[in-house]
Amino acid sequence: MDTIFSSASSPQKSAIKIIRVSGSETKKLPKIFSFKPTQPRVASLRKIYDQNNNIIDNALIIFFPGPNTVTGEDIIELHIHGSSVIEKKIYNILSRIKRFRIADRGEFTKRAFLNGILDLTQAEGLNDLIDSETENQFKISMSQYEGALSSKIYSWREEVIWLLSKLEALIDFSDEELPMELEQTFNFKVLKILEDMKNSLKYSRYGERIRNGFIITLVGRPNVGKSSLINYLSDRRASIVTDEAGTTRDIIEVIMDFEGFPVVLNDTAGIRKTKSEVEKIGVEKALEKAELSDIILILSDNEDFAYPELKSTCKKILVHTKSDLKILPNKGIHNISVKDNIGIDKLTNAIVSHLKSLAPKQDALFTRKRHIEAIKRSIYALNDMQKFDLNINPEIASENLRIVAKEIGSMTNIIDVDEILDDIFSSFCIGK
Ligand SMILES: Nc1nc2c(ncn2[C@@H]2O[C@H](COP(=O)(O)OP(=O)(O)OP(=O)(O)O)[C@@H](O)[C@H]2O)c(=O)[nH]1
Ligand SMILES: [Mg+2]
Repeated sequence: MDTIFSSASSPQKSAIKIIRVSGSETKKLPKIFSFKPTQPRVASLRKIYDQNNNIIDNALIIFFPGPNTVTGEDIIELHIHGSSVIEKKIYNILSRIKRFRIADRGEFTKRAFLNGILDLTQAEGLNDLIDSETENQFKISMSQYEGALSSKIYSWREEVIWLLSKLEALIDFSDEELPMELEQTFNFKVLKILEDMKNSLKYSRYGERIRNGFIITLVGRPNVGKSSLINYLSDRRASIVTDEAGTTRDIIEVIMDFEGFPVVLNDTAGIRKTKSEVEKIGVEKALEKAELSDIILILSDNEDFAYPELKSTCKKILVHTKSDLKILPNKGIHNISVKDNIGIDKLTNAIVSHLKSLAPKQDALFTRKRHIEAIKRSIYALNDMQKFDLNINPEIASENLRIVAKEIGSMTNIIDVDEILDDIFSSFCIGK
């Protein structure tokens, strides 16, 4: 396998950059750059030179001998001064050496996976961790990287293997029946896995939202102050505000962080019956977006909050706008004014507390389509096997359990298709 190298820091100008080299021929570096070899895991200052003995840099060098490294291979880190000229000189020299090349995206992590340092869900967690921008994204990706999904998957796997072993025995001694007690334990375990997987699916929507943002949509009649509120919350003029009814037509999306929750806030066209073709389309889009939302804010500047057009059963928060002019004393209604900054903190708190209430009690969240599909296929197989009597058709149960074992395995490691691996690791940043 080639020895790979890449900058592990951002391409921007910085005081220091780290160039990481990993692979079986890493130990050649002292010779290549004419410096005295360093002690393993000890940071040593070394002058490094090109082939003509011209100095390249005075760099801190650390050698990590494999296999106990992040990639499982020998690694050398060169902590160089952050000049792109220095970086280029090092790249030029290394690229000319046989079996040395620049790393592909995510290739260091891919090697960590291939060498058994990380499983796939941990590698994905690491990628999400680097991409995380809010507190909750950080928490979930960190727990995934630390192995929260892996341990859940391994516990399912253990159970399935236990079930399979009992079945194999039953198939081998086909004239005997499964003892009553064992059959009960068997069925109980199957139901338990099923329930656990269904719960995981239920929470996967939350996990997906933590990655991509919760959807909150502002709905109301024209001119009630929807665009004014979205501008106020995002602290910029994201949407046009006028005193003309029917100003907003398209959906205006604003991405925000509500106390650690990523949110996509949508401003929409005011809902009313209209002859204007453009406005009609806007109203349709508003209703469609509302249906997909986690929270709908229903805004009104009078006492009318009734929207029979809204079918969604998601959380609705009623907001009375322009409360600088008049307060609505009704219980359960948030009085706000963007003009006089009334009630907006309370409204934000209500939103955040609902988002908090959605959080599952467990921290093992399946956030990726790849995981969700594997769980769905497992649930399908487990449901299928329950249709048959164990004692009459143990082979069908065994076949279905094998499918489950394969699906579960594919989530963490047992994958031999290069394409899938490439697909996963190509979304990594360079140098990771
Ligand atoms: N007094 C007062 N006026 C407000 C307040 N919020 C918005 N307005 C005014 O209400 C009018 C309509 O505001 P918009 O934010 O454009 O309302 P909208 O709901 O987005 O309207 P459409 O896009 O037409 O559906 C503007 O003239 C705003 O200045 C408020 O808190 N107090
Ligand atoms: Mg508007």
